[in-house]
Amino acid sequence: MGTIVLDPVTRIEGHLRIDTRVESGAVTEAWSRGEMFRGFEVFLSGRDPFDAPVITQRICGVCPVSHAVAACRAVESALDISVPRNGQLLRSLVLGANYLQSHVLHFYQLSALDFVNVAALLEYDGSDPVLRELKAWAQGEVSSGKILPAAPFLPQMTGQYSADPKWNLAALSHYVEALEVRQEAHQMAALFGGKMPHTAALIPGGVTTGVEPEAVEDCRTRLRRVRRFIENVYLGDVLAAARLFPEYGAVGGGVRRFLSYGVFEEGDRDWLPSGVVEAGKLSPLDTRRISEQVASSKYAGSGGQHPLQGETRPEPHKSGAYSWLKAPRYGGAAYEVGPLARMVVAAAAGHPQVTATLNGFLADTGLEQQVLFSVLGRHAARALEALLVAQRMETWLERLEVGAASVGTYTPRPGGDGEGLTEAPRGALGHWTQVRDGKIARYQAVVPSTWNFSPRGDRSDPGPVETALLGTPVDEQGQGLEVARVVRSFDPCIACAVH
Ligand code: NFE
Ligand code: MG
Repeated sequence: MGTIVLDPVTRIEGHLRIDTRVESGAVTEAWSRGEMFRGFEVFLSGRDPFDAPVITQRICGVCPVSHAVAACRAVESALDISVPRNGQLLRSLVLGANYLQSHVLHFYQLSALDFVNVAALLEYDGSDPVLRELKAWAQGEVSSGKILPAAPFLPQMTGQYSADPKWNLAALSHYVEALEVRQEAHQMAALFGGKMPHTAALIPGGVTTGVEPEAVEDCRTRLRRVRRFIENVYLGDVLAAARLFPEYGAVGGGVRRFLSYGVFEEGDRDWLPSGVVEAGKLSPLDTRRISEQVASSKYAGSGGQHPLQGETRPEPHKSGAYSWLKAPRYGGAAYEVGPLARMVVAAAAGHPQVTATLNGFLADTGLEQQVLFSVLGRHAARALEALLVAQRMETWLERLEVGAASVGTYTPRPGGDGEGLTEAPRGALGHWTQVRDGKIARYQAVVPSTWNFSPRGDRSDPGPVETALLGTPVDEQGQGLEVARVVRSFDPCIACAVH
């Protein structure tokens, strides 16, 4: 019996530590620890509710748009503010662009190097300028700085990497191309968000930039380029990883309970639906069933609390607590959130585009549906979702109405209780607030990575990643590459998770 500890988990945002117990070459127990405290919920109290979208965006530089949307919706629901159609579509476009950069970032910059053999660069003697510069970078030499600043790619963790030299080099070249694609996606978001990463234009009531025909055309052009990359490069690289590492189609399954709040405003309803799937069965989402438990979390309190009544009282030395994440539960149980959860919920709800895309993918690859509940399934769901969102953004651009208002006029009431639900790239995101006399009396954010990286709950039940790690085959003499692959498939952001 041994242990494998990853501390810190690298190539993620924020400070995450994973502890595992290993027996006979497989993980038998796991603990996920968020290693920082931030306090956004504490310092929001007493502020003007209209500050919430500005402040909560600073929770994260990767998914700030989602926090802006959740905060706007929480304030709109508390103060009875509605959003015109153009405002909804602009939000969906800014959020969609943010999904695209985030999914591309996650695969190329954060996860692909779990599979790609970077040492392949050291053998490279061809003339491709990008690969030559990467080789210099991998060797730790000062590069020209044209493509990337000098920084080492190596050493990688010990373990089995791709033995396909052609794919290794192609994926590394795509790593660089992905940086440009992300820039393009950020620029799309900035066209309507005013600036990125933290948008200035999303406010309760709508989006202040309005609809200029030039911006619509500019967005369309950039979207075409990003979409081409997803179709011609990203999907192919995910499939190549699946071909080279088929065993990860049976590793990292997890709790197999999936939750989505629904996302992408399109008028009367969200484009991707809300819902909860357990044992393949879809039920409607009932947010009264959400609670945050703290038995294993470094916060005072006991028993699960609904986020509207939730509190954030740090207790760093609490006995039995091992994480700064709370433990969100739905009906008392841990749920996985994220692109895979959104695809599972949408497919169970009979969503036409999602069902067609998922079925097409399974038919083209000959893969069983079962394979989706795995490390590879999460990567595939993210790539397919990127394609679906890029396609749908064209529809939102078409539906924008030049000259129509994108922010309503309103007189907010002085107080009320608000629930702001959306989906961030990494999964279900909810902000809850109580506004009293024009000030925030309470604020709670329950974030995707808080769901996925949750510690044990009040019944000592493990969180989704703690469950997904169970049974993962590992090299006991190694450094935990296999553990890292499972962990990164969830796209952790601990800066968000601890907020
Ligand atoms: Ni910091 Fe975030 C997303 C949110 S986190 S990245 O996507 O909300 O889980
Ligand atoms: Mg919280």
